[in-house]
Amino acid sequence: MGLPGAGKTTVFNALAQQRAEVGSFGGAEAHRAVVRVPDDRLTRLSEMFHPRKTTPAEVRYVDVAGGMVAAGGEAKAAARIGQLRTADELCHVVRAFESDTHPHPRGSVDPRRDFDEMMADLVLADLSIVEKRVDRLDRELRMGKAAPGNPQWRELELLKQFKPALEDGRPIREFDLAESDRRLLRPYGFLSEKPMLVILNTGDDVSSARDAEETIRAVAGDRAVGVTSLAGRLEMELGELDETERLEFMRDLGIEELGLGRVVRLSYQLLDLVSFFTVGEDECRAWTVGRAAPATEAAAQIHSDIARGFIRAEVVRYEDLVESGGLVEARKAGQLRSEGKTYPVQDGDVINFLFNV
Ligand SMILES: Nc1nc2c(ncn2[C@@H]2O[C@H](COP(=O)(O)OP(=O)(O)OP(=O)(O)O)[C@@H](O)[C@H]2O)c(=O)[nH]1
Ligand SMILES: [Mg+2]
Repeated sequence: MGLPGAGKTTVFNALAQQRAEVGSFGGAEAHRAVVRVPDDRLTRLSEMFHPRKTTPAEVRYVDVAGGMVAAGGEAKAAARIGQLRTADELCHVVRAFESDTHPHPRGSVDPRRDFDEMMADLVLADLSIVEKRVDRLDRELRMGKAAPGNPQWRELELLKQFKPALEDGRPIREFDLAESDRRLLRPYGFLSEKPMLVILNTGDDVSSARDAEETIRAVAGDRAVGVTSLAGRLEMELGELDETERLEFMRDLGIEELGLGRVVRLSYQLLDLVSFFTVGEDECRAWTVGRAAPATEAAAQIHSDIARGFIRAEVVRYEDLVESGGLVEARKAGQLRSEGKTYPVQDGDVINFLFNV
């Protein structure tokens, strides 16, 4: 998401290696792509186990039409807000490149201004929902529609706290919400509550946006906002080359890694996600789960039966497995631990679930 012409589609193409048409200002259709999460650890495991299939984790990116959330009439706004509401994280593309052929619609390139404008817009979108809902809920509850102890009372209390903050231009993510409150509010999909990764779309030199990065980091000043820079157009063009050519260009330009790797890592951090792996002759696969989620939740990612019939999990750290050279060796070395249902899954765990259905 981001302002018109910020380079959203360009960045989307760069991340997802797609060829969606750029520069078509304001097309209403969202572009979608499923992107394989690059992870050297999975590659290494695959070399160890020679599985028939190697399956990376996936991220779904959606490139929504440009502009302020509420712009372009009610129907357009509703569609755009709908697309954003279901997202786990917002990637906010902010223009940091200069271009004579495509001048900035505001006449100057000013990442801080654009960032503030979009944030204010998200806050407004939430405020209009909160206002409507507070009035209705208030009326309903006073008419005795909910018994004491009904979670709707808590809902109303929270919305009433949000209202003055939103009116003040402050995002909902500034509230330190308990997990139970978060769950209660989830159906709203408040935009200013979502973790946000700001992607400064730079010209060919990514380091040109270092100052802007710092400024935005300082104003965002919040752990649910991450900031990075990406040379959108350059990376999109690199994505169109074949592998050998691409590596050659990257070496010449001194680029060690494409932006996708960095963006995904930052997103995992923001969302507090970790990767765990399953290995075998059949398939080596990377999975995604919340940090320190219990082993049964990780099992449920694979199949609900595995969670239901969970007996135990055999767990070895990725580094230990690689160092020992295989599961048999890891077991001999005492690195294969036996863990129960509540074991908190760590990043890089290689897990074999034992279950009974
Ligand atoms: N010079 C330069 N131009 C860029 C860069 N990124 C995007 N552009 C150009 O800016 C124009 C708009 O890019 P898009 O990716 O279509 O921007 P957008 O945010 O998707 O635009 P809308 O969807 O219409 O809001 C295109 O002509 C791009 O080629 C960049 O890093 N450098
Ligand atoms: Mg676009």
